Amino acid sequence: MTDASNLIYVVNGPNLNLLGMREPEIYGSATLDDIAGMLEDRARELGLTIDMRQTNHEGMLVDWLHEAQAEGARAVLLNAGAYTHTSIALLDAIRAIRTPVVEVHLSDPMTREPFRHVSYVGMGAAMTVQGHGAQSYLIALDAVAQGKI
Ligand code: CA2
Repeated sequence: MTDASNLIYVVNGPNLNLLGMREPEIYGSATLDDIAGMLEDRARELGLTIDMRQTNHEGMLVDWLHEAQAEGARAVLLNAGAYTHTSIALLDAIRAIRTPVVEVHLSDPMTREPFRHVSYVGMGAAMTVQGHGAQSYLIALDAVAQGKI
């Protein structure tokens, strides 16, 4: 049986299912499955369990944040994709749950187009890790394991 206190939700938003197939100069060449494998390897070393998901639908992201709390997850690593920059619903969901959320991005949105400079997710997140490609997810996982959030 899974100990929920060691359970980490890794929630990915729109278009991230296409990772590794286009724009490798921005997002790297790893696919989401590659990232899931890296996270599972690291999680095993850390005694954590990863539940990795992806959806293109905003409401599903909200539902999964609620679910993370209901399941007693220790934390959520959230790459909300472009909803990061638009979704007050996601901000409200992050604020509505007690489960800490780490905002994760492959790229560094602050060095990109001005419309990516606002992060509603970041307004509620306990921590943000961005600009390290696939490593951003591992840095975020390590931060949770080290009790930094
Ligand atoms: O850098 C990140 O992780 C982002 O969350 C990625 C989002 C972008 O809207 C955010 O500003 C930053 C985009 C994900 C789209 O992924 C693609 C993958 C392959 C080809 C095209 C897009």
